[in-house]
Amino acid sequence: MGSEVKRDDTQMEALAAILAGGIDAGLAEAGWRLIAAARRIVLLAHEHPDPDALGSALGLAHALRPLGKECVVACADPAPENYTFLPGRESIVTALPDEAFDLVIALDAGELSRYGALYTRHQAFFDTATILNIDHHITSSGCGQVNIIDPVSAATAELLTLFLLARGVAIPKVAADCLLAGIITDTRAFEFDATTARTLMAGAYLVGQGAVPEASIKPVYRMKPLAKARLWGAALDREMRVTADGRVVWTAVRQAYLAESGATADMDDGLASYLLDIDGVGIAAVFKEQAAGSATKVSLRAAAPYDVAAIARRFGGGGHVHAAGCTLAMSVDEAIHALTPELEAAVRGK
Ligand SMILES: [Mn+2]
Repeated sequence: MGSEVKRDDTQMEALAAILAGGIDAGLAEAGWRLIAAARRIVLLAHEHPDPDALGSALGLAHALRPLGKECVVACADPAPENYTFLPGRESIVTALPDEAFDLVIALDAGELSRYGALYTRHQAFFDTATILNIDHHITSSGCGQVNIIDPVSAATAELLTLFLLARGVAIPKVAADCLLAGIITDTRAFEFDATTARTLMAGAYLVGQGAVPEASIKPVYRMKPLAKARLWGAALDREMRVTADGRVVWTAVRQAYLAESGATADMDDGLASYLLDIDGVGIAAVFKEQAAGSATKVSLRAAAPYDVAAIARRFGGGGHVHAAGCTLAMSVDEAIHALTPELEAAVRGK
């Protein structure tokens, strides 16, 4: 405990002043005018929520309740069970109790359709409601009377930190817990290049308010069920192959391995990235036998300068330059035979 840094209020105030200056003052003011006029607010997280969507909605609710606002946090889908690091997640509703809200705050998506069944079940209400939209996606068109959309923010939770501090609103620990989880998971713990000095300053401020980075990093990025470790062990031990002087690596996940390890079908998630992190590897692939055995799903990962999207497209799939996939109507062994020469050619061509 001797190495603990004491919280310095002067430093926190200086940090708050810098962060408060990071948001468009006119837009923030317009947003706060809507909140000031509202008594009962519904805060929306988009469907299939991630911790940024839920953490933003819960974090803002935690900060607005002390101002006398009645807040309901709603999401079309329930919070995943491992999001135990979000205080208040048990209060999230998947259906609106009524429509007696005088403000909707839509978070982490800029189109009402992204709020899923919540929107479609209450379309008439949302189409006439007063909406404040706060988001960081560059593709967002804005679905509110006031749209605070800042693509420089690595997370909606980062933008909300600026928004609250611009108004001098206190961020209690429960709010800081939620907002820090949003920033951490949208940046993979400050790793993605969307991370700016300001992102880290927002993180620093929230940690100063009592939030703990490990609280979300450990469950989201490190903890795994034993069955998943067994599945990866089987796939790596029995199927991993390395070619092209160590630049191409692949493995296979067969139905038999799922059965013997007790794993569920999603537990190969992350395996292709794990292979790509082997020293010297440029392209990694995971061939996953589908339930029927007649099809194989392929996950491809590439490090610069390689492009797996182009390869996936040739096999009827698609994706991004560094993360792509396709499904082939053939057995695992046939799929390996068909695709791996393409992967080897791709690394030899550069
Ligand atoms: Mn986000």
